Amino acid sequence: GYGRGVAPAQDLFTVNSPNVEYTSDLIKTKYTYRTTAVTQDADGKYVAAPKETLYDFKVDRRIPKLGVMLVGWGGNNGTTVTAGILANRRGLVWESKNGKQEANYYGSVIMGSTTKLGTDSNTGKEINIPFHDLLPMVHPNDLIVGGWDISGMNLAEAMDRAKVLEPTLKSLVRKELATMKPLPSIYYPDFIAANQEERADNLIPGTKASWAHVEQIRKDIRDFKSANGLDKVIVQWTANTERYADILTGVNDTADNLLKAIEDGHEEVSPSTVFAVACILDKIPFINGSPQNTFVPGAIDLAEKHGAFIGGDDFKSGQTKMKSALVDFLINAGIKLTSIASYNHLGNNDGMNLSSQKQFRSKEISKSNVVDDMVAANTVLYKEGEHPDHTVVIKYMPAVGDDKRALDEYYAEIFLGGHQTISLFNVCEDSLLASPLIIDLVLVAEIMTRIEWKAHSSEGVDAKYAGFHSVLSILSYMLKAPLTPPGTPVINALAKQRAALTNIFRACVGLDPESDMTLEHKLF
Ligand code: NAI
Ligand code: DG6
Repeated sequence: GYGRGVAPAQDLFTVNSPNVEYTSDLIKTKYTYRTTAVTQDADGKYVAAPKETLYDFKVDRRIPKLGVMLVGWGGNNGTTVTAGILANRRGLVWESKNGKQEANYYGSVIMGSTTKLGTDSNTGKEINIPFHDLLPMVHPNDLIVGGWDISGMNLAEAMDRAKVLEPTLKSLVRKELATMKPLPSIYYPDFIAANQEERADNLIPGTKASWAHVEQIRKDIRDFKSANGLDKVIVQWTANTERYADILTGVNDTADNLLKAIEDGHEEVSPSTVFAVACILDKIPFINGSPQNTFVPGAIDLAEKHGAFIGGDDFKSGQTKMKSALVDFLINAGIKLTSIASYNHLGNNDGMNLSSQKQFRSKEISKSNVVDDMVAANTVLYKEGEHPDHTVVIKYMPAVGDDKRALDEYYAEIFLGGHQTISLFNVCEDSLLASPLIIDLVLVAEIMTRIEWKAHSSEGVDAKYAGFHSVLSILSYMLKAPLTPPGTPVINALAKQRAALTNIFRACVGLDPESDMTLEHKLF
């Protein structure tokens, strides 16, 4: 790591531009955002006009000492991501049936992928750099992990319970994990499946929302921060999927009503919302990795009032990630997708929790809306309101453990009434796919806390620098049901989500989006 609060000694690249200035602590950029403004004339004809907006960006280059607190730390994801970070930090190598296996961050877009910086001026070849080097980001090896769980098992025992990692790797991290014990958490039995009750032995007293719960969580975060000498903390919900909370006027519809509902112990306030509220009040970024409606309107309102970052919902790991890439391809290839049948069966504790109808329903919703934007955008293939049939089935099958099986059939209409049928059998090692996403969400949410921007004014009447909107839609790539600022579009298409992430990062250092036009190679 670079050490606490210090700018990286060496950037992998610098930008040579009159619009970009580096100071010891900052990268300051004047950035021209080019879009196309469309209007309709009296005959209904579109008129497209190029539009330019000038922004000033400011990135704090100093890398903080960062902690992440996981709600559900003792679960499959929590234990796997913790062991994985430890294995990487220590550069572990272990024996597997295939030979020696080294720790890596495969599956993390930030740590495992590259992005095109530009074109070599001499050779004309693409120069690609690790995504992690686009901006001065925290390295995951330096993350300090902690959290809460309603199950009191230490992380070593919980890792065994999860049945995800190889015994050889487990033996190398066991000693350290055994020293990690989740903090007691809040448990309102009605929100998760009844079959979870047995593991609930590590509880903060009280079975419905209360202000004492909010204060306890705030204190836990403060204590974690000071005990580990951290500059910042990010909290993520990777606990059980909850049922949806009913949205009730006067209860969770506004910030004030939500705070009052918590004080009154209203039964419709979920544990995840209590965690979110506790974080928002202290401007701790809070990300929801599960599908339930943690961010009731009152929680979003509260986040906006406090300028706190929130993000969600539901990690997009295996089946849905594939879906949001494949459907993007099909529909943009002009192929008329007419149905998607998605089955999956899994045998981990998540699967057991989802075998209960109300919790399944939360997951069904987040898995079902993931192609809407792609369908709505193609007015050639689909009439207004027309949508492919889409069904989602999840079954609990203990024998397959964490190695979820996802079976999908995509049925599409092609040229002159023909049909294309694509069948997928996707073995998703669930927690190994989700853990790198937990890391990406933390790293991206963190860098967003160090970026400020404003509309540029050349006349000296300067707007004030501000942060991004409280709802961090830039996290969409990692999430099944991306939360966006109220009233703004939801993008599910994987390629667009990645482009947004890349290009916002590029804008922060004064670089235009990489258009892939490669005109430099095309002139006759
Ligand atoms: P898990 O069931 O192994 O872990 C969840 C943990 O949360 C358990 O240890 C449980 O004791 C704890 N918990 C439940 N209620 C709690 C509360 N109120 N406070 C603190 N801890 C609490 O599940 P897993 O596989 O780790 O998944 C976690 C969540 O992430 C689930 O909601 C799942 O649907 C979601 N998810 C998982 C993906 C994956 O690929 N593994 C992908 C997308 C979402
Ligand atoms: C089975 O649907 C259980 C779920 O928790 C999923 O494993 C998880 O949401 C990941 O889903 P997907 O669709 O991204 O693979």
